[in-house]
Amino acid sequence: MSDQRHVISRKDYKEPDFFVEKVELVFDLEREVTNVKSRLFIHANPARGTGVDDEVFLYGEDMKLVSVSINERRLASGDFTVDQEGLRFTAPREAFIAEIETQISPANNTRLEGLYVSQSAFCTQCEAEGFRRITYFPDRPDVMATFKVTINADKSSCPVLLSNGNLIDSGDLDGGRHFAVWEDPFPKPSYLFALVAGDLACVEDSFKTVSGRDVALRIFVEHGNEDRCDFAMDSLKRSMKWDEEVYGLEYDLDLFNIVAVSDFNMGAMENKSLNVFNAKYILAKPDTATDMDFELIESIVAHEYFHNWSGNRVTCRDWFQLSLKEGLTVFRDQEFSADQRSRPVQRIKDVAQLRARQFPEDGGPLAHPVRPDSYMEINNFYTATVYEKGAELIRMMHTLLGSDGYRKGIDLYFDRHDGQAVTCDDFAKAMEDANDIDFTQLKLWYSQAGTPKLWWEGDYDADAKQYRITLTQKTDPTPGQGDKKPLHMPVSIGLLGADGNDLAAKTVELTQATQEFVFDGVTEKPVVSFNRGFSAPVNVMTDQPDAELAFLMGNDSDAFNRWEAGQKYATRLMLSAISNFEENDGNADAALNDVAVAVDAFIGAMQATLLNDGLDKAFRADALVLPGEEFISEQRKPANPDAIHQVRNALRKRIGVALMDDFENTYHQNASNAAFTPDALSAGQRALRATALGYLVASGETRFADLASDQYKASDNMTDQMAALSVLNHLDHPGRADALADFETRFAKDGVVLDKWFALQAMSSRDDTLARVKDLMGHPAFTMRNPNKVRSLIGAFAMGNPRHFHAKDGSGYEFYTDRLIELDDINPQVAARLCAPLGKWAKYDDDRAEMMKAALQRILAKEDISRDLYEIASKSAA
Ligand code: 0A1
Ligand code: ZN
Repeated sequence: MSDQRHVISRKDYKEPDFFVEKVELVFDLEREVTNVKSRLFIHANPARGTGVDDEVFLYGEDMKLVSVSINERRLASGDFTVDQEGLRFTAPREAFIAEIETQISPANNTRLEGLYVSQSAFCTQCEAEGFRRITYFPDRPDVMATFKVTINADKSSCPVLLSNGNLIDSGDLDGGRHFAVWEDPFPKPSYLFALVAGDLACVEDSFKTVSGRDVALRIFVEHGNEDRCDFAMDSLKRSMKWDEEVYGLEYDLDLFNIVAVSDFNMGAMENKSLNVFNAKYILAKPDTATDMDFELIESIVAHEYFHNWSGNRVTCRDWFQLSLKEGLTVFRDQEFSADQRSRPVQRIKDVAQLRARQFPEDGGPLAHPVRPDSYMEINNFYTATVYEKGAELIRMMHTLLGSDGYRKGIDLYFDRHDGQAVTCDDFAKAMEDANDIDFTQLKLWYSQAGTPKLWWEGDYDADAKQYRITLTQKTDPTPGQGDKKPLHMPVSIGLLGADGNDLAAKTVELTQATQEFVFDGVTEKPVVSFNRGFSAPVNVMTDQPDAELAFLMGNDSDAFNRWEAGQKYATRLMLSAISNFEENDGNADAALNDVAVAVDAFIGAMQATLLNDGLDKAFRADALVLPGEEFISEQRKPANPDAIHQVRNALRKRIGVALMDDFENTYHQNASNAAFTPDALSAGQRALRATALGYLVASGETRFADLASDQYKASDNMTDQMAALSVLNHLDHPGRADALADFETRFAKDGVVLDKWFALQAMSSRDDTLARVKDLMGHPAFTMRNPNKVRSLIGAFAMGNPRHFHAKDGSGYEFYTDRLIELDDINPQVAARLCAPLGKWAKYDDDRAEMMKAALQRILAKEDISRDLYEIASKSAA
């Protein structure tokens, strides 16, 4: 247990004692026992004045050490020590060569860190600390080396042999084997090393860079999936072009490889010139992937590609700086998507995601700063805070500096730090130096956890034609951080006149706890559009009257705030109805009747949005979606999952009944006979039609469930089929069983697509859901060893089905806890990520909170609990 409690602190950072200049690796690939030989060219860090007797420490875990030699002399067993953490020996006086031989077992690697087997292929995942499961090495990002990699493998089962950089040699060997030698000229940390070997199909294309170099682009997939790579390939080419145009960054090698694998802990990985992807974020064609899948593929392909500069050419000094690469790269991919699609719709999606994932994290037991101060297991810090809040921090710099100033800062950052491993402070310093600006206070966003609360109060002076607005900010304490300082944030404010036009608009810089700003020349008493574009990633606490929200929904020139006004309005309505529901013995209809006037006005505003042809269809689709159950449960304490579920459904039903004709028209007008294309415009049309179908079915009239069932049968694309299936999913209609059975048969052999089928059933609000989920664990396609399967069935149940997960009798918690305990022995990283929902106990009533805490205790009592799961469960239970 003491090992699990070992905490690593940012303040303890020390430069490495030794550097590795060059690594030569030779892999003899076999599924059961792979032999790895490494030659490390090591020298002492001159800055640290290392002495003769200094100990060299190389990290290593779960390997068999065969031999160690220094300068070609094999060390006797007394000359080195090896334990669970790594290998130690005494360094010679001068620079030296260490040769190390290890044996590892890819087939038995269920953690999917280091070298493992996915389907028939070998592949690696080294971020953050997987390389130390391949060989002994100073496995930390501030040790950067060039890599030369030789792969020997069976030629028939592994015709494709890949690693980073350029292929410099290949040929046949005895015994039906062959080899390939790869050399990466760019020094890199070990976490960016990758190797792939297997019998894979390849789809090829090329890209001409701005300076005229041809780059070969290849996507490797399982045989049979070649026809699902076009969109990913096109996304890659668009990303390469965008990075040249917007950031002036060109690709630096002559080839770029992507491999799609079925078994992967995360979304994808940016290994230098050899990106490895979760297959679900590469494979897509119209009849297997939804618009949302296409969108995700586009943004993840871009994200990994962008890492070539923001992450690989300039990397992190230590893992506390993770947001240096992740926050920046998420901001880059968000902006790429905004340019490729609709900017306001993209912003709405990004903010909705931030609120759904990051705000709860920041307000819960796992709250941590964008640049954490300590961790037990770094894999637990690939979080919404490091990624999405980190991106908001970069976005604020962009807002404060403007596009040109931001670009000057970026240029200086890459000029100054190319080839280095640096810190978040180094990034901010480049921004400051290039713009002659002081970001001392802004940098508190790196170190201070918690979502700030922001209030505003306005005062109009008709004589002076002035509008004064006073802003007040406060951040609540988070675990381990009591006192919070005021933050520096840009707040965009618009003032609307009665005709709906802007009387004035500006972005103010809030730096104090309370601060007043003045708008001059304001000719009438305005309606305030506050925090436009979500310029400050905060919780705005000030309520505006219903009438103002409805006005903003219909008039705000800032599309984001139009959406925001609708969300606020709906949230308030639902929260009062939920309180009524609790007071009147659980009658959702009566609960809504108590707020009937507001409901009617809200529906009127929804109707205006629905029928406003001046608005983008994708925007209208988003604006018509009510805030989700999880979001509502974040807004009240104790969250009451039953009440939230019933009230939200009852409100949907009212909207469906009231706007039935409009939704029917919308549904029929937006049918399309054209062949499916995944572009934003057609996707928006499909999304609006799906929203209409959802409300029609919610109205409760059976003919609309029939319509959904017909849509499932008639449509030729996955988007429309899933739209139909996801509304049928909660019903008793016979179309549900038919569609699910059809889906299962069609995609029985198609892991990525079948995952949708598992997830749907796990998220059904039907009473038999938990029993069904238990049954599905025995389905031939289900396995706890595949992270996508686990996330689709088990994860979707906990995260996408609040009503059943939080069932009053505790059945949801009990089932889930059993699964986490089982999973911890297979894949601790995924087990730890899935543990977070149990940590939300403080949001629930006493009975549920007790059961959730008991579940965490049961997890903590597990023998041999992993460091990953221990960290999350212990912090969540505290
Ligand atoms: N750096 C990758 C994400 C990633 C992180 C950790 C992994 O294993 C622990 C795998 C992938 C990205 O940001 O895309
Ligand atoms: Zn990333």
